[in-house]
Amino acid sequence: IADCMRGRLDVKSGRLVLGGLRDYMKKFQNAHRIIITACGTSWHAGLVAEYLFEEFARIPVEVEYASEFRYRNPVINERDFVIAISQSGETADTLAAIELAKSKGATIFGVCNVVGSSIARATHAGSYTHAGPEIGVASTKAFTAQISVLSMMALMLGYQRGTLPEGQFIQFLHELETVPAKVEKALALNSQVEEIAKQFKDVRNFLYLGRGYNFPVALEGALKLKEISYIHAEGYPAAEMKHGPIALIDEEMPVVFIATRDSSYEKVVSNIQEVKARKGKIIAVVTEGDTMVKKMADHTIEIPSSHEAFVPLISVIPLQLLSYHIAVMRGCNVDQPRNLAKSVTV
Ligand code: F1P
Repeated sequence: IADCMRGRLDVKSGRLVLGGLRDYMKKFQNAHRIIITACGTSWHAGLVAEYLFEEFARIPVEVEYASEFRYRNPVINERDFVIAISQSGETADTLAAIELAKSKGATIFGVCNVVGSSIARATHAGSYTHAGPEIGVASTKAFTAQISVLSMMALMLGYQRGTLPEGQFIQFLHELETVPAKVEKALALNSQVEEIAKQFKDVRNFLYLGRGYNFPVALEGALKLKEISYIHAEGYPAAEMKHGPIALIDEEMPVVFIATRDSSYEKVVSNIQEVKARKGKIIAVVTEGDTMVKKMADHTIEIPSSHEAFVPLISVIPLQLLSYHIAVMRGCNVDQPRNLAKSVTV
């Protein structure tokens, strides 16, 4: 992550030194719409980017599963700026979505990890995440690296379009620079998360809930658990709970809340109360120093405070660790989960 963040922004000249973005900055700035397309974990990173781009740059964003986008008949034209995100750079659905958008005249920008990969070659320009190879099949550090790059792109776009004043732009860059140290602190929670994992290794279902920037993190937490421990898990926006999943909650159901101190905190607290009233088991990821959620949750995991836009970079870490420990305790091969391929090329 530090590699992705350090030394890539030339603030004075207002240029982002991220791959080929410089040459496509005008198209990016003047785009009528940003379409983000990806699969799996990369799609979740795209959802975080939707919040970032709309908040900082005020351009409408759509996030499309490449596996759907490629087969439907989407309205797309030369005023669209398409961002394709992929760890492997080889995912067949994402490649096909790129080809479709290209044939309609859109500009395609890749956020890939693997230099010279098929997706990197098929796009007009791109930024490499340089996260190093994912040792296992399930994407983890690729997710944080993708969000790091997309955060910088969103800040730059907002600055260039004038929707993010220079003072705030600089302030956000400084905030981003503090993230690697906070990620280190989150990683140091490893043994605490391992203890929590011991109590949940035999359950059959999990629910993950978050709001705002933490909603995609809830989806990603659930996906990681499914992928590597084969436990059924669902991620939902916390506010959607009352529209269905609340029926599932009883003393057998662990619910992971991402309840950091941000603009949706109070609302998440009331969602936690609703789960508590139905005797659900609550594991909450909270901001350091939290007291309110601590009183209600069965387990709390405290992460360093950050601006809400950058919280996913930190809040996803304990969820990745939780999946990892549960999977190891269940005797699963975390690097080579059954039925999963590192690059889904068909
Ligand atoms: C997408 C993806 C991964 C997932 C698994 C299967 O890959 O769905 O998110 O963890 O490895 O593929 P990519 O396009 O990001 O390489």
